Amino acid sequence: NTTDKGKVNVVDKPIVVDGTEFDGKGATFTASSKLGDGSQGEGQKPIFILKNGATLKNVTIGDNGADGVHVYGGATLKNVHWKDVGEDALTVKSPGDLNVIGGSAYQAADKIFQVNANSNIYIKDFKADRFLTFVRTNGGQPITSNVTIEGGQFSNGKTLFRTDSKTSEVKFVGNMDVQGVATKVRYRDEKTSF
Ligand code: DGU
Ligand code: CA
Ligand code: CA
Ligand code: CA
Ligand code: CA
Repeated sequence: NTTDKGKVNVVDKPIVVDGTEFDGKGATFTASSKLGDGSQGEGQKPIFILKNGATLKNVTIGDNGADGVHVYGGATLKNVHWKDVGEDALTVKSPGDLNVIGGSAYQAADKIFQVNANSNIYIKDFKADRFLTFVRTNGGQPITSNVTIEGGQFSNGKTLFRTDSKTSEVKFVGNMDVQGVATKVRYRDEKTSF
């Protein structure tokens, strides 16, 4: 039996994956109220903490998303889905490379990917629906992040990439399917709309 689809795990302490691989086999992981309520309140805890190149795959984050996934020292996500993003979906907490292959995120009242540290970020074939900002470097901070977004489907959002930093940028590669998204990039002094 290689699938745990339909299984729901209620998480009341962040699951730490340090340098290894965690395969959820399609199971859902949802935050208990001990981690937060999935609102826009800051200071909620994550469901997963990924460290030092860890891999997270075949996981659905359930409808209390709390503070989602925190990444320290880089990580790879494959086929990770957020049913209802909480405060945000994933935060880069310390420098490293982040690769996100496939997966999806729905219902982000604010941001999906929150970038709080220098990083190279590659997001391929991701689907996002109902969000304000798909990728955002931390407000007002001089973060150096190089973001590549390849392919994917983006709908009913406000902005794909936003930074206040002079040393962060995004590249779009391949064919993206974009519907109902107002702004492609918003840099400090320039805004490019669709
Ligand atoms: O500005 O640092 O939104 O990681 C205030 C905070 C804010 C962060 C960020 C996050 O930028 O909390 O969720
Ligand atoms: Ca927020
Ligand atoms: Ca926040
Ligand atoms: Ca939400
Ligand atoms: Ca957050």
